[in-house]
Amino acid sequence: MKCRKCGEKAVINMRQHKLALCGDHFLEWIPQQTQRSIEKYRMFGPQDRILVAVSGGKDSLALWDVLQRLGYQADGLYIGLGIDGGSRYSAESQRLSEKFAQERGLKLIVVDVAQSEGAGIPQGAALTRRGQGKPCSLCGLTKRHIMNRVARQGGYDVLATGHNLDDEAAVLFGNTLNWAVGYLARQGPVLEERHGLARKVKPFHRLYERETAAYALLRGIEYIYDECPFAEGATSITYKDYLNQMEAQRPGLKLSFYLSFLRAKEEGLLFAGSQQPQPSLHACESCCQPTSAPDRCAYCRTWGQIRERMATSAVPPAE
Ligand code: Q46
Ligand code: ZN
Ligand code: ZN
Repeated sequence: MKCRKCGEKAVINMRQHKLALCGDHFLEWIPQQTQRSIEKYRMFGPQDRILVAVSGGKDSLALWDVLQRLGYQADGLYIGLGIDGGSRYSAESQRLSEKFAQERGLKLIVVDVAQSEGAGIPQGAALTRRGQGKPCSLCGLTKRHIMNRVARQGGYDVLATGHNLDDEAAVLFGNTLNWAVGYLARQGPVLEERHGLARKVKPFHRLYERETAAYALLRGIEYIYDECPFAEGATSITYKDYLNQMEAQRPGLKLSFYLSFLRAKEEGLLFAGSQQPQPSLHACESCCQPTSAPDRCAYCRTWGQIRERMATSAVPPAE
């Protein structure tokens, strides 16, 4: 297979675009595609300060790399979840995020949940009924809260995440199977700022996971290969598998599934006349972040409960 641009040996064939490229041209193509998405959805401009949520995985580090190459002002935020045990998942992902930032002279903000709340995610989850034994519900709540807090307090214009097309198509698949209209109405590459909630964007929403992985490898980015140990058995992974099976039969299916949804939404063909009322938000009386709860936000309530249970149980606090 030859590169469509120069005739050299291709390193990747993107069947959905009928496009094969060599390493050099692929490394040019990814930033061009990303810039196209940034402009099409007016995600941000050269004057904006961007906070990139970094997990140590290929997508977020590749995104940070691309934004830097495109000349944007992007700092990173790493959230230490305390998911270690045998896997050392958090320790390793933090090491790789810090290494990436250091080698490029970029600013990385690190927030450690165990340090700020007294327990890491698995330990905290064991003390709350949230999520029925899985820590993902507490983890999602905690990450959303910290990302918003750091973005607002740091005066960032926008929060960027490394979600790729496979992530977005799997979420869309799940939301469609459940006809989760509220989630479908909010799903998209840009979530506008609202009552103290930072603006969120996904500049990689059109890129396949294999493309972001190939980009990270070709750029020599060292990233954590392992998934979080709690990701095993997640429905999103099952949906990704189904979509990949269909994609193998029909190249481009994932892309058209997601882009057709966005197009229908933009043309007003979905949700016409069914605008769901947005819950009114006000400041949490403890942390001042926006909440629809009458007094304290879900984050403050849940972590308050965990701390109370830690104080009365035999579970030792994190060091
Ligand atoms: S939610 Fe669950 Fe992920 Fe948190 S506990 Fe791991 S798998 S990291 S995206
Ligand atoms: Zn080429
Ligand atoms: Zn709060």
